[in-house]
Amino acid sequence: MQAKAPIRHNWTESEVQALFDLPFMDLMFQAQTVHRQYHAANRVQVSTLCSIKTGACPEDCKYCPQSAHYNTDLETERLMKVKAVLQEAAEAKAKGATRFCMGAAWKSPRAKDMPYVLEMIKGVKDMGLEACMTLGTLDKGQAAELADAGLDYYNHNLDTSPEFYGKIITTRTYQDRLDTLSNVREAGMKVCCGGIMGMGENERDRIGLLMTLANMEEHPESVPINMLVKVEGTPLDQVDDLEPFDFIRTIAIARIMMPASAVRLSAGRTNMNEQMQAMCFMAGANSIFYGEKLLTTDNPEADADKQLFNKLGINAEQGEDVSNDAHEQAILHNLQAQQDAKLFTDAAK
Ligand code: SAM
Ligand code: DTB
Ligand code: SF4
Repeated sequence: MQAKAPIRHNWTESEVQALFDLPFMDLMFQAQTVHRQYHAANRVQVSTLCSIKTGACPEDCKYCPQSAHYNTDLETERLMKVKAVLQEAAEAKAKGATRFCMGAAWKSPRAKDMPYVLEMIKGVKDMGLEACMTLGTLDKGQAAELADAGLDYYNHNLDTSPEFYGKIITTRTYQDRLDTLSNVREAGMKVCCGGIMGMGENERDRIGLLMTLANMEEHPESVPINMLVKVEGTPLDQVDDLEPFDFIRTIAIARIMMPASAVRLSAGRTNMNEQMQAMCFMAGANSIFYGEKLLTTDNPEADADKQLFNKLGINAEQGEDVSNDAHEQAILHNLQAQQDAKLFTDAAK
């Protein structure tokens, strides 16, 4: 059996450039090979998003419909009531999500919001769901409070390369983002960190983002790769369309550079046909957002995703993983997949 690809933290620009320069099929083969060394081949984790506080954000992220700096016709909403959030979590669980991700359009959570946020985490955890939040910048104390309440994942994206970052956001720095990420790590939570493709960045920027992520002391456990959703009124609404193969290549290279991480095919799926999404899974994506809405923009209908999974023979991950060992997990998943397949053929007899 081929040795597993090592988990590395010393990727060089020329190595990553060489991956981008590979013929597409060679890259896909390499990515799928690495994928199968660390993950069950036909299993995709599903998370559902909930916008717990919408719009009127003081940050000026040029891609974001929730920034108060742009006029996007978005209805702003105050922090949702804990009960309403937990109702949505229960619905998400009933539809098969294993993780509930709560997002707030804040620069940083305020002290007076924290008790509600902590209640939300506890409630979601009590339902047996994994909990993820994305609330903006966190200091060490805030990170510790969220971790103590049981938060599993914190999402905080770097979005692009350090060089391109200043063209997209001016109200905070790349270093601010890195500081929050290290506070999250220090508090013992899992990191969900990725970026957006299609903002007018070039290949070197994609390389810069992937190198920053993969050369961290520990890889983010979850790496969301978003395709820009162009929203009227934001400064990026007229940016040129991304070449789909460049997006798929980026997923494949994320998979190769961070073999054990979940790579999430995130925003932008409503603008991808089924074949493109299948290629993203082939490239190593093994997580998606499930449910009609992302935070403020549309996501494919749950039924459409179910149909796609059926067509591709993909199983949605069931429940929490019991083991932290990726290899052991892969074995368990394969066994489960075989049992699923047997049940399916038995039922068809
Ligand atoms: N306010 C928090 C923050 O920015 O960290 C959390 C919410 S924010 C909406 C979460 C992430 O969504 C952003 O970091 C960005 O990567 C992604 N995002 C926002 N608008 C997007 C868009 N139009 N298309 C694709 N991704 C987007
Ligand atoms: C991530 O990387 N993508 C999600 C999640 N993390 C929070 C958000 C996507 C938002 C897309 C635009 C919107 O719906 O507002
Ligand atoms: Fe605010 Fe987050 Fe949107 Fe930036 S991405 S404007 S921080 S909600």
